[in-house]
Amino acid sequence: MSATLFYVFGIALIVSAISVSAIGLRFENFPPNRGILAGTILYFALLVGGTAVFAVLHARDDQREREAEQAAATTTTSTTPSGGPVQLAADPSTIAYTTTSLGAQAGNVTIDFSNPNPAIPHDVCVQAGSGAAQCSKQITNGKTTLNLKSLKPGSYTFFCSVDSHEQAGMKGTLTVK
Ligand SMILES: [Cu+2]
Repeated sequence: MSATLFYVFGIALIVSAISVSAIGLRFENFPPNRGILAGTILYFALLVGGTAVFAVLHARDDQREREAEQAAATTTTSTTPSGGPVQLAADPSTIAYTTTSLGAQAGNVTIDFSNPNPAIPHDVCVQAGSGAAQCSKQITNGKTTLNLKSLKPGSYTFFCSVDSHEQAGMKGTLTVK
């Protein structure tokens, strides 16, 4: 709304300035008296004022739109916050995870693991450092989490420790940055 008025005032100002210049050039005695001079000055003052006011309103509208866009973008991002839990799922129809690569930020990392298969149990293990691998519970048709403390940047193998699932290809790389 204020954008349209801004352009209306702006165009009226330009057209008026050109008209008055043309009149001034054609008639040597323009302005003919103080009344018309004062009226012309007042008219321009109003046009300039109006243009300025609507320019400010227009800028505010733009800013509000940008803020609304930013708010929307923030909402979208917050559903997958950086540093939040890493999502991992087992493929319900074969011995595999649905991905072979995971990413996480250095520090404490939580892996949310789900296994929709009602018959074959799975877990998720991560070999971090030289000690024993850290594993989640083995689950069937459910969800669990694996909490890994203070992971340093690097590449880690994640795998399923059930039977020979790892050898069958149920593994991948967790990249920590
Ligand atoms: Cu498994």
